[in-house]
Amino acid sequence: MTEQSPTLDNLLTETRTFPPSEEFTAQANATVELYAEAEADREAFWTKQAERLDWDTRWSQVLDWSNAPFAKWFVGGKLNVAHNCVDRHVAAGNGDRVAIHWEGEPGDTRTITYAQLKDMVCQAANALTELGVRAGDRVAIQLPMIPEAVVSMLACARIGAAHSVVFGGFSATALKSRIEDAQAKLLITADGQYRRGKPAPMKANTDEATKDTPSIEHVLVVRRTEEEVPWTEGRDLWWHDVVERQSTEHTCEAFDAEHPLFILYTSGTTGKPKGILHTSGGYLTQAAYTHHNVFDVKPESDVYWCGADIGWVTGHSYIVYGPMANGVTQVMYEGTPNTPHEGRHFEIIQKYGVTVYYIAPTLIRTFMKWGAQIPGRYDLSSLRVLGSVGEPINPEAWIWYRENIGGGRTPIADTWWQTETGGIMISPLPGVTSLKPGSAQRPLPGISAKVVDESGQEVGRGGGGYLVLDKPWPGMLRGIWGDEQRYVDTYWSRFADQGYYFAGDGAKYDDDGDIWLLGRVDDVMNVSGHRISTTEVESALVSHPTVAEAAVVGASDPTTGQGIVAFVILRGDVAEDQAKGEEAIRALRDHVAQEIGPIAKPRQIMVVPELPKTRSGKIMRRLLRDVAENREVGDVTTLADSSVMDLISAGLQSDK
Ligand code: 6R9
Repeated sequence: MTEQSPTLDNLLTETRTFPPSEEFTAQANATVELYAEAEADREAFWTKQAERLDWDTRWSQVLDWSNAPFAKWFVGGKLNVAHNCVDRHVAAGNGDRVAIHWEGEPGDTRTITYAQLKDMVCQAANALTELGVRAGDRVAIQLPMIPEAVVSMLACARIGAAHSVVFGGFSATALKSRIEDAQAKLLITADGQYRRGKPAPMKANTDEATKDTPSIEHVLVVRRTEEEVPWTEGRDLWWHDVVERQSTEHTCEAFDAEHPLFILYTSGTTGKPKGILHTSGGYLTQAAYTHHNVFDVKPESDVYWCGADIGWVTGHSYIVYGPMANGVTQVMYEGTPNTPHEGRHFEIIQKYGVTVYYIAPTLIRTFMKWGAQIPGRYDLSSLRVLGSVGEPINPEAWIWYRENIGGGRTPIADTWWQTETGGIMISPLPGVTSLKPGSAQRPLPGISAKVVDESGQEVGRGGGGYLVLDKPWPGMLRGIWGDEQRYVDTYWSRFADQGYYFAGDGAKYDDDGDIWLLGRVDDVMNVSGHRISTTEVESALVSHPTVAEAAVVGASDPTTGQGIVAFVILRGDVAEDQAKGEEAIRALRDHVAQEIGPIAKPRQIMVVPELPKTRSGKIMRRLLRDVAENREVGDVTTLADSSVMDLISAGLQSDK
């Protein structure tokens, strides 16, 4: 690495490390040799990973990058994704293995084996065919976290139709624009969904969305809450009428490795959402490979649980495709973590003996806020691997997670990736890596990433800059649906000379060359010429015993360019009036100065009851910037709970 002036100041230093235990290493799927093997011959490495799957026709070329940045992986290969996720496990004699332990929010449960799942997917595939859906068509899915969501996705994959899953909480407008952009032919939805203990309508929302979407020929409706629903004769059909009468036999066709598997919309910073396109062979290879190694899964004995929603890429790759390609048993939970009480997740872990648990830092910090006494009431000793995804995990949250949920013994995989990357890219390997709380550490074997400065030069150890991916990878997006130019512009133009993929994240190397993610580059603050990452200041705040969660923004400042404004949520056990007092705020500001230096001392700290977050748990700093700069708060439609901003504003008013 060449020494260059860093693009981001490297402020917070964290020196705790956690080497793997010998027992874990002895049984781990991943070994340290994987890195050297992938380094020696990337294509041979990925060939071996693709051989995890059943292929109908073998590929003739591993990677065709001749038309970069449009990649083709496993050229000429043919496979059926649903066959790989379901049928082959049944054929191998594992049909009786539980695929899904489903836990409904109101307490109802379902247990579905791989053999039953195969029947359900075949019936749904037959139903979709009867409704005129063909290979190459698009199907929109807006469903709660119920088994039919997984079945619908796999049924689409089985017949070669691309699914476009839309979050259950998204508005009619959001659903409509996604249906229109993909020209979806069918919408699969439910009568209603349970949210925080109460049924809420869903079909009423989707009807609003499909009022004026001529591409939609039918709406297939799963009965979940038994709400009264508006109904359009001829167009609307009940799942239980159409799917359940179908044959459980369905012969699947093999599709090209580059056949579209799904489109998933992710919000751009400006303009309309981008339909991220993923294809079949390379995507499934990466999902299966990463799931096997990062979570160390043993299909015969593990009970895996990913707490994501199916409407997020994490639900696609690490509830549906990765785990199912690997034939594991998993838990799927329908509801919110505090329904009916704050111990719900831990109760589920205890009930099913969950061994691998994968959630977002936002939930970890929520658990911290609720207090360690809650997980303390349950037997969590079955857990052996923990994972984190979605945002940088603050070192303190990492330590809390390991101590209070992982019993002080489990490895934690801090997994960095994006909707666009399809699968995990940067993560420690349990049993191999000495863990550093807060760092995603190294690209996985077979994956290449760098931290570069403005001009695309790699920064040296201790330097900060932009994260780029400098070599194509099998699970990479193949484009933005219907907009090739936007794909090139968004991801490949920033470092066009070098041919790097621009991830949009700030990052730094530590002195060992490990990577630390520092948040989106649009969140970087500039204080008196110092480029400071929001993540580092947030981590310093969260390391104070009174703080559960923090969000930091840069607000324009007449003297320093930007000033640091922090919003903090206090831990459950801290008396609020005491912590809100001037004295306490001063202590917090001093704490930050002490942890990372006076330059990072927040200009202002506000105590708030909640933070604005998207459904995948990402803090929407843009809205907090509006508050910090006394502007009217902007568009809140992608917030999980749009009333949060009112709560924050009301709280701040009453403080004045
Ligand atoms: C999987 C997912 C992608 C963005 C990404 C980055 C942030 C995700 C992270 C992380 C630091 C991690 N992100 N994982 N930042 N450490 N372990 O979240 O996809 O919803 O597309 O978001 O999330 O900023 O660029 P997506």
